[in-house]
Amino acid sequence: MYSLEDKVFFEENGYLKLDNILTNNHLGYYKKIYNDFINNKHNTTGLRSDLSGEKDGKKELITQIMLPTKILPQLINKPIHTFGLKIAQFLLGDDIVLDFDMLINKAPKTNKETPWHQDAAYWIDMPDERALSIWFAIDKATLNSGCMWYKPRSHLFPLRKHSQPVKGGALQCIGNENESVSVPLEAGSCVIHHGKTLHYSRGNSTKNNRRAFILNYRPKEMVELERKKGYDHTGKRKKK
Ligand SMILES: O=C(O)CCC(=O)C(=O)O
Repeated sequence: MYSLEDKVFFEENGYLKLDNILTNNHLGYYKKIYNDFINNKHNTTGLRSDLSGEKDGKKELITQIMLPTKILPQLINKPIHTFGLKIAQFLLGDDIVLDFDMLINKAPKTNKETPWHQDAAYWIDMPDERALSIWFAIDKATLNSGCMWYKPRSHLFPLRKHSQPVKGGALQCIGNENESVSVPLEAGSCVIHHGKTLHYSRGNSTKNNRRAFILNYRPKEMVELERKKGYDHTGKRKKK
C-alpha cells in the first residue's frame, strides 16, 4: 500500500498521494456518518464553522467541523483512523499520535476557494515541527470540485507571512497555481501533506458535495505541550 519510495517522496516534496485506501463498503459507512454531521444530527456546538468566514445567514460555503471523534469516539477504531496512524508513524516516527481530526465539506455550486496557507500558521510554535495531515476524499475530488494543490518542497523553507482578511475566516498567504501541483483523487484515496507545506483548493463548482475527512498527527510530546498551553484545536483562529 505504501513503500520506502513513498517516504522519500514525502520527505523531499512535502506531500504524498496514496490511492485506493478505502473500499466501497468503508465509503458507504463514512458517507452516512458525514451526512449526519452536515445535517446536524449531532450536537456540534462550538465545533462547526464556515471556513469562508461568510456569515450572511444563508447557506454555509465551506463547512468545517472540528473533532468528529470527540462526538463519535468509535471512529477511532475505523479504517480512516487505523490506517492514518500507521502511515503517519511510518512517515514521521513511532512517537507520532493523532492530534485532531476534522471534516471539511464544500457544498455543491458554492465555488469558494480555500486560500493558500500553511497549517503551521494556525498552531503555536513547537520545538519539534514534525506534523502531517491526511486528507481522505469521501467524494471524488477534481479540479472543479476543489481538490488539493501543493507547492512541492515548500515545507523546507520558513513559513510565509499569513493574514486573516475576514474575521473568523481562514488564514492566508501568498501562493499560486503556477508554482504548484494539483492532486485530484478518487473517492477512497488520500493525500498527505506536511504541516509546513503550502496548499490551497479551488471552489466547488460542481453539483456534488466535496467531502473530505482530515486527520492531523504530530509527536506525543508536542500534543501534550499543546494541551498544557490550553490548545486543543477548537478555539479561535489566530494569525502568525
Ligand atoms: O479541504 C480544503 O479545501 C482545505 C484543507 C486544508 O487546508 C487542510 O487539510 O489543511
